[in-house]
Amino acid sequence: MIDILLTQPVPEAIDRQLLQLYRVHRLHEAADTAAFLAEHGGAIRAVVTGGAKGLPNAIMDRLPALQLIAISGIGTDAVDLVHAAERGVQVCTTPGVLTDDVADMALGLLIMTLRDLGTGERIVRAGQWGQVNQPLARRVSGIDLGIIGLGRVGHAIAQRAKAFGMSIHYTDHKVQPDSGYHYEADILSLARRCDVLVVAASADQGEALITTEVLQALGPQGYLINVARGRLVDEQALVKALQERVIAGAGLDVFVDEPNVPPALYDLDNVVLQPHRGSATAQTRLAMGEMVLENLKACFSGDPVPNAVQVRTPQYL
Ligand code: 8YV
Repeated sequence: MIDILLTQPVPEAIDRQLLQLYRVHRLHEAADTAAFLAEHGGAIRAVVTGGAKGLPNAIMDRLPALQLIAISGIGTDAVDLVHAAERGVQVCTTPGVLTDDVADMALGLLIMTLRDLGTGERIVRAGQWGQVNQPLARRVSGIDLGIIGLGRVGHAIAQRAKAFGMSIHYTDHKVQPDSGYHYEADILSLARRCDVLVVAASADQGEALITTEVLQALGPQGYLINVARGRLVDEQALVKALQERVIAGAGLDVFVDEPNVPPALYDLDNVVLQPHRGSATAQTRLAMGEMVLENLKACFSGDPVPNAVQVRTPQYL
């Protein structure tokens, strides 16, 4: 049997299939990572991991027989693709199946943030309806929406936004004239022009796109939504901008150092926080798991891995 390593749990139905086909090792259950890798590392031929979790080089280097890193997710930013390629290790993802869920999360966060649904819910639960004066919210329909990264997720967000009568603007590494959406060459001009910025870009380049300057350009009536990666935002600058009302609010599904969230955010009522749940539906996680199974099967049958990623290909979500 081929040995594989899981770095996090997978849906039960996928787990069952993995157990039938492979000898499964679970890094996330190991009390002592170093001892675990010393014992099993030599046999591991594939790693199944998440987009956010990836695989640090320090662990990759303890797996001499590794052939495949199967990401159950779309982000490749937590895997050193060059290092993997140099080692002859293939990397694959699960494109397409999580697009709708992540776009749904973006719209959910957008509506929750602008309409201040969290505050309303807290007031009702606390039995304070009629006693506390909740300020009027921001209208959602008809806003100017700025999408950063018009990839699969960006397009799915735009499609939903159209149903809300929003005007859609975007920036991307390439102009997409066929989209019919309004292109801005840079994030700063997008921020100046839009009511809401949604971050839907990949984080492969690593640098923060949302800086103090961008937040200032978004302005006191503007909102930020992030469903991509925490590190695409200068998190400290964002905390300050929310505290000082440089922007009106933010809806965040992702953070720089998950699961750690800057504690200052807990006290702010102009931010909605989610624990990286963009693709976390039973249906989608199952579909992602099935793609992982297909990728593993191809790899160990000597067939081309269907969702292998290429090194240094700029990708948007
Ligand atoms: C998941 C993600 O949270 O696709 C990604 O890159 O970050 C998310 O969909 C993650 O991959 C779950 O394993």
